[in-house]
Amino acid sequence: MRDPAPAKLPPDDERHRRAIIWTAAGLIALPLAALAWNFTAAAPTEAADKARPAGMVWIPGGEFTMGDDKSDEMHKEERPGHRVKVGAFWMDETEVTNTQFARFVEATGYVTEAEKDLDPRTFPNAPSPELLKGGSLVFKHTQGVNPLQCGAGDLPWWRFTVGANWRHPEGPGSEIKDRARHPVLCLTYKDAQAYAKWAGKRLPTEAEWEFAARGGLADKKYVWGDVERPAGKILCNHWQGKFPATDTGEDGFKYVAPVKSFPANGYGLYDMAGNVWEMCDDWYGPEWYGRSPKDNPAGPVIGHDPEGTGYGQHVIRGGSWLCDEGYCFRYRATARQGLDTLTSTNHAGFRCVADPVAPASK
Ligand SMILES: [Ca+2]
Repeated sequence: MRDPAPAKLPPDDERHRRAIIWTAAGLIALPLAALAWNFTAAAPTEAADKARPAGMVWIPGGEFTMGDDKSDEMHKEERPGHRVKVGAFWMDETEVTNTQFARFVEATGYVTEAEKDLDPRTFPNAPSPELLKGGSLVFKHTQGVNPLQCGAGDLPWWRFTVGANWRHPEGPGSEIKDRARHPVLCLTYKDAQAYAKWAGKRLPTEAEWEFAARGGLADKKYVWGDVERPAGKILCNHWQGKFPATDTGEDGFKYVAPVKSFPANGYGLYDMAGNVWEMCDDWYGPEWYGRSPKDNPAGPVIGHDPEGTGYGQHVIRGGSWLCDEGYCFRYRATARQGLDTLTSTNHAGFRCVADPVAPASK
């Protein structure tokens, strides 16, 4: 853990907390039999529930195998599988939504990176002045492309779109007024950090993220088990069809889905696979797993920088609505990738964690 316990919880969390305390106080007055039932049924989580921040679930911490020795050559950054131990923490049960982010902006007047132009004096080598205007990378369906033949720096389905930002995720003309429960998009790592700090929380480390995503299952390919479609059911929002041309939307969504559209994992976390990539606190290193320490690893000291921007990449996890089975295939539990620190896109978001306060004193 790099940050101390959260300095404060948002007001609604405080209210929720008080409500739980009053509820707990009310339980004391119940008949003994009812009280005994309550303790028997809920004993393992009782202490945690008393301090439960609104919208967060308790992740108990423990030791697990992170990564996968058997990852194929296209996903070799997931090797080697290695033992890692993380402490306990709280985690947002969903990705941060447009409603939640709007509350932050309203309270602070925060302006996101994608809403601001970059200073040409800071970026004298920018390939075009257009790239210095406020905007985000936006996915465009693209015909006639074999993604397997595209180099990492030449992905024609991404277009830098001036005016694309969290309020207009597909650019000017697009709106979020009917997307209150959709994950917020088009943010940079700095934006996510700013929100987390305001909320009295922090971004998860990559190790915390993977531990939580596995939901108590060990060494499974997906966050729900080893079978991709148990009983034929698709269990996360990803891409079906020919990428990047046609998404059939067999899972019910051809775009980002509202949070909680698919079942939660074993810890009660929603959308830990697919929907949007989730930013982690760590710098990204494709070979980091070969030298990661065992206890609470927090990533390398400098980020991978394949584009030579000088700013490096941070880790994103979980895959997104754009991950298909044949090309990206990163809605698996071990999948990982880097996102340039200055880049915002309409397939990446985040969720926060908070360090324990009350459960540690049980
Ligand atoms: Ca989908």
